[in-house]
Amino acid sequence: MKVAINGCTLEITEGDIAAQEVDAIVNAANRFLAGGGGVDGAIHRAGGPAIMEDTARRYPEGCPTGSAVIGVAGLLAAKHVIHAVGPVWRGGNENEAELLAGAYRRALELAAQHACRSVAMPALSTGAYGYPIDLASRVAVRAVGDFLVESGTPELVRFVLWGRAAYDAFAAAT
Ligand code: AR6
Repeated sequence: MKVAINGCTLEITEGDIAAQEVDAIVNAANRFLAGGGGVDGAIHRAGGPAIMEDTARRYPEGCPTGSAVIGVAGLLAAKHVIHAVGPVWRGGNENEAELLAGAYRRALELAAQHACRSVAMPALSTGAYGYPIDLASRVAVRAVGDFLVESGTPELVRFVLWGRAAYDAFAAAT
């Protein structure tokens, strides 16, 4: 599914984020940039050790929750990996929505600064971090939509969802 926003395209698709042929792939990282399972595991497995060597050297203090940092993409078919740190879901009263929106916004700012024309993003925080997909999808789509309205870049933002339920939640939110 695709929608046009301010001359840009917002796309929703089902698939593996690590296999996307785009300028930047967004990782669902933790604040230590220490690697892990889910999206993080898939990206490091497919991209090789260069990705973590680069972040360990450039960002030894990690990345705060609600923000993002940019690094190399190793063997992936992308120019950059943007490591975004979403919040752990704690019931909804711990600023989770703002932190989640902040992680998406910062990821897109970095993509714009590095002249990325296409960006693939996962459903941050909706796996190990437990953010309910129906709530997270609304925050994600709004954060990305607002950014595209304000900045008119990147040309393509593709949400890459794992499984039909996640796809349906994002499609309903778009
Ligand atoms: N492509 C696209 N989406 C995927 C893939 C994939 N290959 N694999 C899983 N998903 P998660 P989080 C979906 O756990 O909740 C890691 O250990 C998954 O179904 O990857 O932000 C990190 O190191 C879910 O909908 O990220 C952190 O410690 C979504 O991607 C922590 O988990 C996000 O799930 C971050 O947790």
